[in-house]
Amino acid sequence: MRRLLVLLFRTSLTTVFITALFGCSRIDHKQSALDPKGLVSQNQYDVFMLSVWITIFLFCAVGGCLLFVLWKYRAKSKEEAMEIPPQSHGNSKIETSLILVSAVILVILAIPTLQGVVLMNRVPDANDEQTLKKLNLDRSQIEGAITVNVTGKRFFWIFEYPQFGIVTANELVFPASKAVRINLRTEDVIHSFWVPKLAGKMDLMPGQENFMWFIADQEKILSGKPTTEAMPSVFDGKMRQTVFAKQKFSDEFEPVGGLFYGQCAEYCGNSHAYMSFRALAQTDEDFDSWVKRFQNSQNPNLQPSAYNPEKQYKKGSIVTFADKSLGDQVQREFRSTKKITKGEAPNISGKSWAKAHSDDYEIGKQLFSSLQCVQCHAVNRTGIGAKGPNLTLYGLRTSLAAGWMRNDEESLSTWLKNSNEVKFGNLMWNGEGVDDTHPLRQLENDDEKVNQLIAYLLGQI
Ligand code: HEC
Ligand SMILES: [Cu+2]
Repeated sequence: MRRLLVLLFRTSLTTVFITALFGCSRIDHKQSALDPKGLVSQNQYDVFMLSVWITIFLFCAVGGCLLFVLWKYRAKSKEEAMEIPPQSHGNSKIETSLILVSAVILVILAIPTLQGVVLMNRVPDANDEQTLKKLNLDRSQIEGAITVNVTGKRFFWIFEYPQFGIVTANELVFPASKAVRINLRTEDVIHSFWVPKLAGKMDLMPGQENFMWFIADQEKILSGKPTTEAMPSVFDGKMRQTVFAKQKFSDEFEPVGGLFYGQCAEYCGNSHAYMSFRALAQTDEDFDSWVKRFQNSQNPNLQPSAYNPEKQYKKGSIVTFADKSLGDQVQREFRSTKKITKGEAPNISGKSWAKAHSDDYEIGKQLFSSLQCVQCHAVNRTGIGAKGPNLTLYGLRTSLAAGWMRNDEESLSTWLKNSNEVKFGNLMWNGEGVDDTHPLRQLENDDEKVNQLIAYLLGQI
C-alpha cells in the first residue's frame, strides 16, 4: 500500500513538472490574455494582476510565519524533544484581526472588479468628460464607435454591421482608433465571444442579447512599426498577403500587430474547439475602403445585369451574357473596353468586350449554384438567415472554416473534398438535408470541379 502511494505521488509530481514545462509558453502567445492590446483587456489584466500580487503577498506572509515558527521552536536537544510544550487554545485578538484583514483584502479586490464589470458592459457616454479623461479616451473615439451584431452558430460567426448595411463572417474588420460595440446573439446553443488581447469573455445566450465593447490600443498595435506593416489593409488583399508571407498556420505568435485571434469559449458541440475567428484592426481610411467595397458588392442595384441590346454602355461597364463555349448554362461577365453602341453584343473574338474573369471562375460560379452551395451560402447581404457563412469578397479573407485553416488553394481543396475530416461534426458536411447523395459530397474525387469552385471563391476580391 505504502509503495503504491509513493509511486502515485512520484508520477503525479512528474506529470505536474512536465505539464508546467511544456504548458508554459511566451506570454505574447496568439490567444494570451496576459498580453493586453486594448483598454478593456488592460483593465481586466490589471484586476487579475492585483489579485496575483495579493495572493503572492499572502503566500509569503503565511509561509514565512510557518517557516519562522518551525525554525524558532524546533527541538534543540533530545530532552527538549521529549517535553510536552505548554498547551493553549485560541487567541481572540489574532483571530479577529485575521478576519478583519481578510475582509479588507476582499474589499480591495471587489472595488476594481465591480468597476471592471461596469466598464466592460457598455461604451462610456461621450458626454461624460470625467470618465473619458480617466480612461484617457478622446471624444471622437467614442462618438465614431461602430456597432457589430455578432451571431454565434455551430460552428462559426456572423458579423453584421447595421450602420453600413453589410454582413460578413468569421473575420471582424474594425477601425483601430474607434470603440467597437458588440451585440451578442446566438441562433442555436450557448457560445462565448472571446478575443483575449482585446476583451473578453461574454456568453451568447439563446433568447437574450448580451453586450460588450472593446477599443484597441493603436500604439501597442504599431509598436514602432510602420502602419502598412503592422496594420496592412484588408480591402485590397494586403492583409492576406502579409499574413501568409510572415506566418505558418501553426505559428504561436502574431506576425502582424493588427491581427487578433478569437475563440468560442463555451462548449457548443463537436467542432467547438475549431470555432475560432479573427479580428482585423484597420486605419480609419482602410476601414472606410473596406466598408465601401462590401457595400458595393452587397448592393443588389450594383450587380451586373444581363446585356441589353437597346442600351448604350460606357467604357468599363460589366454585363452578363451567355458564353456557349463554357456550356449551355454559363452567363459570363464581360467588361466593355470602349464605349458600346446599341446592339453590339458581347463577343469574345471582338475587341469591344473582354472577359471579366477567367473561364474557371465563371464555371465555378455556375457550379456554386448547380451544386447547391447557394442553399446555405449567401454572397449578398443576407445575414443570419443563411445556414452557412456569408461568402461575399471571400478572396480577401485570411482564414477558412471559422479561423481554423489558412484560406488558400490547398486548404480550400481539402475543405471542399471532405470538410468533415478537417472539422469533425461541422454543419456543412453534416447539416440538415445533407446526405451522401448531396452534390457537395461528390466532390471528393472531382479535382476539376473543386479547382473551379476555388477559382470562383478566391476570385471574389
Ligand atoms: C448544408 C449547408 C451547406 C452547403 C450545401 C454548403 N455549405 Fe459551405 N458551409 C456550411 C457551413 C455550416 C459552414 C461553416 C462550417 C464551419 O466552419 O463550422 C460552411 C463553410 C464553408 C466555407 C468556409 C467559410 C468560412 O467563412 O470560413 C466555404 C469556403 C464553403 N463552405 C464553401 C461551400 C461550397 C463551395 C459549397 C458547395 C459545393 C458549400 N459550401 C455547400 C454550410 C453549407
Ligand atoms: Cu462554441
